[in-house]
Amino acid sequence: MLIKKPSDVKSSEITPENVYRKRREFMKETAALALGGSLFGGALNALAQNGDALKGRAPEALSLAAPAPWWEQKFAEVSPAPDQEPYFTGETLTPYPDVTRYNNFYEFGMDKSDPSSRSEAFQTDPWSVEISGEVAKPGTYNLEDLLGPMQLEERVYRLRCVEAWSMVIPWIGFPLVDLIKRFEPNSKAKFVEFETLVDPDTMPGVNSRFAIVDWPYREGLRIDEATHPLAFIAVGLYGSYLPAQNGAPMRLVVPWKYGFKSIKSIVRINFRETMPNTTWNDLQSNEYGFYANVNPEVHHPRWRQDMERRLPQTLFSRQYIETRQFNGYADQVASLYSGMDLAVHY
Ligand SMILES: Nc1nc2c(c(=O)[nH]1)N[C@H]1C(S)=C(S)[C@@H](COP(=O)(O)O)O[C@H]1N2
Ligand SMILES: [Mo]
Repeated sequence: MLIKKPSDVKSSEITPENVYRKRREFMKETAALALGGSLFGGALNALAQNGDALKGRAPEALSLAAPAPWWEQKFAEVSPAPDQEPYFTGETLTPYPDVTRYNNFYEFGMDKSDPSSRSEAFQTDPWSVEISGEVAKPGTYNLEDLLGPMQLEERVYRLRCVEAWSMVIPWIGFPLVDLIKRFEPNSKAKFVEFETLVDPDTMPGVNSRFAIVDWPYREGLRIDEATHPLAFIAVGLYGSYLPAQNGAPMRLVVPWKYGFKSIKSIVRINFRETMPNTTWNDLQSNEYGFYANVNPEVHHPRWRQDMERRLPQTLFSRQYIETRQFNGYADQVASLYSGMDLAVHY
């Protein structure tokens, strides 16, 4: 096993992603010269072999232990992101430390550092997801049954938080539609509702007296949004498994909507005829709508939405960039909302 525990990884081995990419290109050339990699012998683990072609792979990510043994095989078969939009963006990837230490996951606390620093007790094995409502195949599925048949792929997406910061993240997962199809929704399934785990023993934010959320965290999509090819279920990032703070073992990623739609650590998917209640809409409906499409023309009542801070900010650059309609995915998704007044349905 080449996978190391975090304590075994020296900081000198943790290379910045851009340096890493260069080294990977070099290794690719060398491997080609050596005709199929005999240069490396057979000792590399599956993640390392496969990671050679991925767009994003961080050495720190490779130190994560697999949630269960069967995950290793799944991650050996990830297809790399293609070279063009919308499944890949040429923008600089947000480095792994920022993606995994600057998080919103209120079940672990309200500070950006809480999800990474207070999630060490969180468990993803065993894990099951309840599928209910307007489907032919409801039931409680364990993770292996749920993920086993899925072909994993890499997608590099922009993530735009409603708080006006953004990242570029190399996810690993599969299109949500591929999962939905397997449950055979009927014609009454007009909306899909998602719920996050609530476990006070391992999620210290849940019983906090500062908690503002009425748990479980809930989100929802219209069925045409949920079955759009860009809607994604992530089970990994940067070439490896999803850390707790990013929504392990499986979370939604809806790249054209504000980040709060991308619900983490899902335990229930319910198909229904009516629009579900959603966490942020319930908390403050004049500030957070059900649709929550990224829209530089519709401002939050307390701040503007036409600019964003692309993380990480540095001492030398505050990294302000313009926010794009539908977060840059308008060509793919604008037609879902034709005829709707987006200032009303924010
Ligand atoms: N269950 C749950 N899911 C959640 C949240 C949360 O607090 N709880 N925060 C959301 C918000 S506001 C954002 S911006 C994204 C952040 O995802 P990331 O930490 O992986 O970048 O997760 C979303 N999903
Ligand atoms: Mo967010």
